[in-house]
Amino acid sequence: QKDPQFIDGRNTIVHLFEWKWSDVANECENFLSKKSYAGVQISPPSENAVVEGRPWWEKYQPVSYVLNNRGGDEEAFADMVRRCNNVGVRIYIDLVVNHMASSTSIGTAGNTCDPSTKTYPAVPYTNENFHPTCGVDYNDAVSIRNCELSGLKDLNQTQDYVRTKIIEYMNHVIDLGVAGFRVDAAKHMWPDDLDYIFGSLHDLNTDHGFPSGARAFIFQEVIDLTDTDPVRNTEYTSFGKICEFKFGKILGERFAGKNTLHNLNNWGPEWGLLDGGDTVSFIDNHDDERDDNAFLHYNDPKPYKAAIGFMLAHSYDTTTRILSSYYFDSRDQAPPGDENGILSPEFDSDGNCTNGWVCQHRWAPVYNMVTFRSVVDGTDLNNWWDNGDNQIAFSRGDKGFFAVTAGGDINTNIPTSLPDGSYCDVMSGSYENGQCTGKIVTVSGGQVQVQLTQGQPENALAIHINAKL
Ligand code: ARE
Ligand code: CA
Repeated sequence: QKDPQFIDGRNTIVHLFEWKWSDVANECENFLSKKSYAGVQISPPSENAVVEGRPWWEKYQPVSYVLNNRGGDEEAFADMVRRCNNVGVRIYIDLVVNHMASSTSIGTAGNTCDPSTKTYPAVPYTNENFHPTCGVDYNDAVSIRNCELSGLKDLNQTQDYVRTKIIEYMNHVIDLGVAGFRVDAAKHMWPDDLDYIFGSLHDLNTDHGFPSGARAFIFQEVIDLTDTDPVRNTEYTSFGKICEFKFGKILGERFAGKNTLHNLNNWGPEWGLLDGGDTVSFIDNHDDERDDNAFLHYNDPKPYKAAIGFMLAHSYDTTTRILSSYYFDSRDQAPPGDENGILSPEFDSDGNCTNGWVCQHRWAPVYNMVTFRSVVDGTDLNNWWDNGDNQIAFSRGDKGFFAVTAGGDINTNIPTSLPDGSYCDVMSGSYENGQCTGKIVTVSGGQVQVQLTQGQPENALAIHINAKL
């Protein structure tokens, strides 16, 4: 269940954090399918506790598995999945099954629950389906699995009944056409239980274009950054991929200029990353853009875009993911909204989002590098160059070239296997209808003339064979 089920010529999952299903459907049709994006990770779709102020994190407090919350109802969900699959964009849901709500309220679909007695009648779950209350001790693997993450009521997935309810929920969305699951808090569930649950799922729905026998893609949130964590991400890789948090953490500090780049020449498993085939990689996610400054975020766009560019240009054979955020001043801030609920993004004449949405996936360097990744697919990384410090460059066979600085100007010629000619730099602009809106870069005598100076809007430069002038 490690195959993301992308269609050919596409790559990268974009997490449209807090987007409504109807807006996701429009984005699949109007933008993602035209820019080589392969899939969307959506916010949790099942009924959640209504929390005062409507913080984004209320969606991580399930009341039932009814498909109805601020993202939309079941009809909107089904419509989104169908429309996205029709244009070759896959949908992955955020699966919250470690726990149930601890906030007492009516749920978003109108169902009640009583966290104090652990009763959730709309599933139904009762007290017997949960572990006894205790707080998670992050030094102890049993406690991590069987105690309450942030006080959230901890389901016992070892029980057949609980397994059955989770499998029913997953099969319901599989039958509606989803391609897979981001598994929330996988670290807090036993690998054997997850293995059983994921092994029991329906095949993907062939009516939505999946080949017969295709299995749901599983990528699991197992934060394992220290090498001494009592729960290791390798416990979860026999039945799915894991989110490789080391990837963005290490690159974040380096592209921010806090450490050198030149030793990235062996970027990959030698850095402690799992094999690419076991990982989903990203520069930041919705938690660490709020809680962890080691990662780069939208508020530091220049090095952030350079790091995303590096991720997409590199040959480490991973599934890449882009976060698409909304602007916030405080951690709990709700997504853009009004009395009618979550506000739809709108777009300016350059295609950038308005209405409070950041939409990193619509930044030209980001979507151009998604295209770059498809163009260079299958090539090796070669012609590595560095200045011994924080400037690096490499080619992807005879199809692409990427250069980046995390400090100081680059003004030199660097060998490449790209054919001689003029190319459009897709970090500083776009190649459209044979025209380049960015810098034009010359390759001559097998050398790229690289000029990257601090006054320029981007720290990186990228050229590829499909943007040759
Ligand atoms: C909210 C309130 C809490 C309150 C709780 C219950 O903020 O104050 O106690 O409700 O009423 C999200 C939000 C939480 C929110 C929760 C439920 O982030 O603030 O709590 O939803 O509404 C660990 C886990 C990892 C988890 C992170 C956040 O291992 O699984 O903590 N990430 C996922 C999601 C989150 C989500 C949840 C899980 C819960 O991505 O968005 O929470 O569904 C080290 C450890 C990691 C640890 C990390 C941070 O790195 O190795 O294991 O991650 O520290 O503690
Ligand atoms: Ca648990």
